[in-house]
Amino acid sequence: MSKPWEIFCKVIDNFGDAGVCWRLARQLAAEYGFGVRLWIDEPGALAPLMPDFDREAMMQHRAGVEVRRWPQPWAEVEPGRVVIEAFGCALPDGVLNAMARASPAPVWINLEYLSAESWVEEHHGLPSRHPRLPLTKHFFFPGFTPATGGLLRERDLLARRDAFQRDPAARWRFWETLGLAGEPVGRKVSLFCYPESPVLELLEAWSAGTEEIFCLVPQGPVAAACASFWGRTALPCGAQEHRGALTLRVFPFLAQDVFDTLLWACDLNFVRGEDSFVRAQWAARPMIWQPYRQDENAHLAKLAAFLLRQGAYFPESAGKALADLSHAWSGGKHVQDAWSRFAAQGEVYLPGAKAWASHLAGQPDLCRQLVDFAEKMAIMRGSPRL
Ligand code: TRH
Repeated sequence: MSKPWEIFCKVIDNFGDAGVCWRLARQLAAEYGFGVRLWIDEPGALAPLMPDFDREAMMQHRAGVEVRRWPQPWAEVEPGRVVIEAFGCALPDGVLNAMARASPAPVWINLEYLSAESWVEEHHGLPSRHPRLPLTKHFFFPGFTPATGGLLRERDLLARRDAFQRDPAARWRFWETLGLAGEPVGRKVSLFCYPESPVLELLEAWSAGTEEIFCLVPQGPVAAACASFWGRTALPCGAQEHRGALTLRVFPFLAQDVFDTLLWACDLNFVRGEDSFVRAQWAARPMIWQPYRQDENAHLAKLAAFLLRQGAYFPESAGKALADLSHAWSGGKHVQDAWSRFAAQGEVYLPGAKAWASHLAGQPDLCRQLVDFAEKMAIMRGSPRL
């Protein structure tokens, strides 16, 4: 059997690093039949994303992927044919030395964070020589244009989404699995955000509005941030609260694929970070993205770059209202006012979100591009095909 692909992942915080690596690992195994080893320093970050995951195990097999706790210190392991260093997580010296000894040396790729900024195109695919060892890594940037590495998208994703969105019975069943008696009334909004977001302002705008809003928040810090709106310190899983035009429901943290379904089922999705951001675009539903906060407000430049690209798919005034709400949400100011202007635009966002998703679907997905890229690198160094 040919050597596996290795993915190295360090969990900085939250779920995004683990979430992206897990999706990629699963897709490489399922769609390309590669052996895949995912080394992760905090396997516990994967536990909420998949049922029955053993957070203590040093090694386990899930969805065709060998999931390994990244040992500290590193144990000697023969490196695979392709080594993916996710998000510049810094490979252990033991891995690098073993890679340098291997013949041919593995293809080494640094999978970067997603950004819509234009500089990404110039940096995608660039090489970087190791200062000491005879190794070269290449930077692989996800992105929104043909000159980037694209976005993660499984082969059958859009067909599954379309089938679900067309089928009222499937939607009904889905809501029942969340413990609801069928499809909720009103505008269904999922709210996945950073706990420091101006949630209370948003909830105030919704409860004081004329349109019924059914808001779904995941259990944990987001639900806790909403609790004080009802004078409570916490909202447990399954809690349902009302005020004015707003109903808020706390849902259990869902397995990753079920979370996708929630995004497909809602009319509007508030998402964050990287992975839920991408999945909300594939949901082809209007969304408000909250980028992960960075020093010197670098995240706001990322937000602006994305809004500029996606905004071309909405009428001008609607694109502006969406951009204003997105900036208000990430900047923590004027959220109520921005929500009123966004809501006043009516139904224009759905066709725009669909057109944006179709446009993105015209590009090869990230996994396909990564495999092609690795193959090209392997051939260039005289290795047999992957
Ligand atoms: O959790 P995030 O904020 O993740 C990150 C990290 O903060 C990371 O350090 C940063 O670098 C990166 O963002 C940009 O947001 P994200 O990326 O959306 O990841 C959340 C994951 O959780 C995603 O895979 C979807 C999943 N999820 C579920 O599977 N079920 C759920 O119920 C929910 C709410 C999320």
